[in-house]
Amino acid sequence: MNEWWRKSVVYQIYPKSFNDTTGNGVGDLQGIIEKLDYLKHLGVDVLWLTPVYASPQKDNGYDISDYYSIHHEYGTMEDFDRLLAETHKRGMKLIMDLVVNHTSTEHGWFKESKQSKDNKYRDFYIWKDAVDGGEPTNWQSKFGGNAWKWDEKTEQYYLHLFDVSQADLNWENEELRQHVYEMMHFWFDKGIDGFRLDVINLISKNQSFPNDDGSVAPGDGRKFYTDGPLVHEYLQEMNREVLSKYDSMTVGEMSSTSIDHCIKYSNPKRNELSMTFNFHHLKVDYPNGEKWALADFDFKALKQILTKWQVEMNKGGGWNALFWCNHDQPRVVTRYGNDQEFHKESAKMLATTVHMMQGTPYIYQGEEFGMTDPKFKSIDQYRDVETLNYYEIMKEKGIAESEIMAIIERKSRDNSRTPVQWNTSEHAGFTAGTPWIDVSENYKQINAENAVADPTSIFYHYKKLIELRKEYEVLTYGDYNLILENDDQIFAYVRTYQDEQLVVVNNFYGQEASIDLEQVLGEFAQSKLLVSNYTDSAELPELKTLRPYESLVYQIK
Ligand code: TEU
Repeated sequence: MNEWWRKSVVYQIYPKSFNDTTGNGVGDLQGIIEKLDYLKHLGVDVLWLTPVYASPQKDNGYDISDYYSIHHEYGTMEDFDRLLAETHKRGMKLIMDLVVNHTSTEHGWFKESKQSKDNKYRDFYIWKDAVDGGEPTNWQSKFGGNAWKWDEKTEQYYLHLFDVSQADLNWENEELRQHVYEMMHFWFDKGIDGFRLDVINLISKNQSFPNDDGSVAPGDGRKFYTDGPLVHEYLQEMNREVLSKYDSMTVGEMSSTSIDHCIKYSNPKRNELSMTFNFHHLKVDYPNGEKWALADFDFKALKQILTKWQVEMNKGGGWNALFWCNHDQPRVVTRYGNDQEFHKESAKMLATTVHMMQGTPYIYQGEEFGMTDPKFKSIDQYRDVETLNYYEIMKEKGIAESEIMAIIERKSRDNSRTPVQWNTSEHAGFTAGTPWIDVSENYKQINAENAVADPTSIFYHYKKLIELRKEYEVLTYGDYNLILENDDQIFAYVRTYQDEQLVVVNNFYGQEASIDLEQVLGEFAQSKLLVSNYTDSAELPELKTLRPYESLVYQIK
């Protein structure tokens, strides 16, 4: 197998916020087609579309009501076919989002399922009787509140690990699994190149449905369905029945997972998936594991976590998806960088840090020219179901309004969902109508058109990083070794493959940092600067100080 995905760079598109061609304020498939040349210019290999299927849009498409049709605001199946053909024409690939832990409660299966206890589709979902007159377990939904919802008509509860409109599917049911595989074939037969699998490590639930003892957090419940008892069997079955028949890539989104499981998911010998997303490096600013609270990011923990995943996944034959940003995370330049004085430097530094690691890098729309969090001030500007739920939950807890808004400003998933800033025209060129969510106010400075016109922009830095991945085998196959482990400011590592060696050095702060690499690496015969984020960076032997957010990659011979 050629495993092209090991050398690819993926670009994530959140269609709702990408580019609107109809003027209804919502992005669409035609809007993506119009930007394909831009994406080709950036140099990415694969496009990942977050869900574009028919959906009531309670969770922006992660609540699917029909896997076989396109959401009407995005266009038609003909538009989709055209998008796929136009993507392929430009030598790029396209992967879809597969959301099969749950469906919308508007899906035909659920509508049938809730008709009666003996309905043919009843068992496609997870229904349970009340226990002591209340919910079957104390598990909490990821979007807040208990994860079970009472159905008046049939007098049972159904499970929803996410929103109440997202009912969990029952993977124990073989017929359901066959329906999922059939649907995957439908999309592969159209010619798509793979899937990103939404929260795929949550599909197998502990069938005794125990109460959570609260040892991690009250009513947490995660240990009863995360990397659950049959998840690997299900994925092997999916691989046998579907994936093995196509030259495809798959990336599993793994919620609260472990390295051991991710090795199992992604080691090719096990025939499950190509690679996995995990989120441990994006929780280093969660005080005591709590998302809805504020703390500076823990730099040492960040280095330690990324390093552990680099080293151990490689050792176990697994494969990492590399990323800072997606549609659920705040913008990284605001979060771990500096979106003011050192906007350009820090955005480039962060890009270099993950793009020089082992794995498949992902770029989230707008990241390639440094889009920032919008810093909305009013709750009316937010749209995300999770954010709006937590606004209420925090209010009920008695947290002051100003504190709630400060937390939401930094934590909301809407931070990454504001429209792509294409140019300086009204609504940043995203729409001729009224955008479904406000455009960030900084679009006149930070936009794609400016970036493409400026050879020193963040955009060209990403382009360069993508080119380096194609040029240097060491980026794909090389070992990873952390250096300067205890440094409080510098994240530096060495990649080694056969006689190729790269040294990657990043200053994560706005203050200078002194550095002595000779002491760590010994004498190096020859070195060459491959990429940096200042125009006049030192060659390796002369390097003694890193400037604010300075980032350098050297090849050593
Ligand atoms: O997200 C899964 C998930 O658990 C998170 O990233 C989640 O958004 C976060 O923990 C909330 O704090 C996936 C999708 O990426 C997300 O957009 C969907 O809302 C979710 O699954 C349900 O389908």
